[in-house]
Amino acid sequence: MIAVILFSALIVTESASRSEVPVEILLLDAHGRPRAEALIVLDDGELHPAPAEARFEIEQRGLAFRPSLAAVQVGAEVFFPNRDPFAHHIYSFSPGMRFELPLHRSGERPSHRFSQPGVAVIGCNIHDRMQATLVVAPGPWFGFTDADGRLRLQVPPGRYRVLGFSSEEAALKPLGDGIAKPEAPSSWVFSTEGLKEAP
Ligand SMILES: [Cu+2]
Repeated sequence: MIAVILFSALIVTESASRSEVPVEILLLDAHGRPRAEALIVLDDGELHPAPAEARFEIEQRGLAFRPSLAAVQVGAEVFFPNRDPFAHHIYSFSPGMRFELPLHRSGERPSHRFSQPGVAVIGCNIHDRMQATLVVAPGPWFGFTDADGRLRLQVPPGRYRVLGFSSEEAALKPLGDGIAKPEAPSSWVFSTEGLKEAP
């Protein structure tokens, strides 16, 4: 939920650009049913870093990361407040995404800036069962599908690779391409085939 809120805030900023056009993506599963709460990322092949003040938060509370799946724009600073009464020690060994936030006590709020796109599987060195996944998108065009399997975005005209997050593989998998045309709203339909269902 927090991820969606941040995303909306970024879009408001980006919408200042007059050249953006509305795109609606519909994601269906292998049986043609709408797929809700799927993370979709659009990639035009270039990096579009977030403004330096872009912030996001993944809290540690009740021996869990919240949210456990989140997405941010590349360049965003992610804070990890510890709201448990004991210490945590955060790390990721994911290729290209390695980082570590050593032992931090209750009430501390360490952060890390993610300057490369990719998928970071995040754990705690002390509590094995704590796990989160952070998807760092190459630009501001990403979000979760709603209950009807739809995601609406404002994007500059152009060609995009459409990627869906597979929780089973902890990776972004290509769903196909879409072209946003300047003269009219674009509507793209993709299937999750190839995307594994969440466990
Ligand atoms: Cu911990």
